Amino acid sequence: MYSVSDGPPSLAVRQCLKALNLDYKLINVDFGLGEHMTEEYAKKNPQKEIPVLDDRGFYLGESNAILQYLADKYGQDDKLYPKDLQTRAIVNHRLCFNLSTYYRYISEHVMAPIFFAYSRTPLSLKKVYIALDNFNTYLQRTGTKYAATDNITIADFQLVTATMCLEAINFDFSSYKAVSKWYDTYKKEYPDLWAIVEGGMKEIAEFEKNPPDLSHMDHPIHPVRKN
Ligand SMILES: N[C@@H](CCC(=O)N[C@@H](CS)C(=O)NCC(=O)O)C(=O)O
Repeated sequence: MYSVSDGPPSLAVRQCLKALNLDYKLINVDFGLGEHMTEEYAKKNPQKEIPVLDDRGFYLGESNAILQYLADKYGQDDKLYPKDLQTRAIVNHRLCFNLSTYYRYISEHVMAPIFFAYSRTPLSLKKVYIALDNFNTYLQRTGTKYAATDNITIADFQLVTATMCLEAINFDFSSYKAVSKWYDTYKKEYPDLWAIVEGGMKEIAEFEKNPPDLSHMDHPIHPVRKN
């Protein structure tokens, strides 16, 4: 599994591998060195993004697809990724919500300005509040302990890592009561999984204080900060 140590999608997949008790080789990709931007890496993932799963020569990018594949293939039961159609649809919905809205908005506000020449703006902040409000509403509506059911599912792995980005910059989301409660419950009930997330959080918190120098990078999309 190709992973970047502070990358939320990578941390989501690592939690899943741990929850499934799988033995695997972790290959750390150095984002700062642009190890994911080489033609060699593009053979594994043409999108040149991290993470990538290599399951004995079966290469898969997009962390949601990786989580779904791992849980289906290696789950002892269907708790992490339920087979019941409506429950599974809710899990799939939360994964899509995370990709399209929740992590997207959090990442635009928290992560992009740490690594590249972007700013936190009233609009990026407003989007984070919208994302939190949406998730809070979903948790209230299902009334479940976790994002989709009373057990953790692969959706929680994504939503927890996204939420961790807020904690990394001391963003106060305590007024979103259902989100706060869910997040605290996860930390308490799954300390081994949280430890994986926390490792990434510490790195992000450090970068928030001392932003990394990526001025050497020739990035195809993001504006590089010139120091
Ligand atoms: N939708 C992808 C996003 C993966 C992603 O964007 N990963 C970041 C690292 S956290 C990346 O590789 N970015 C490439 C770049 O910015 O050059 C997923 O969920 O796997």
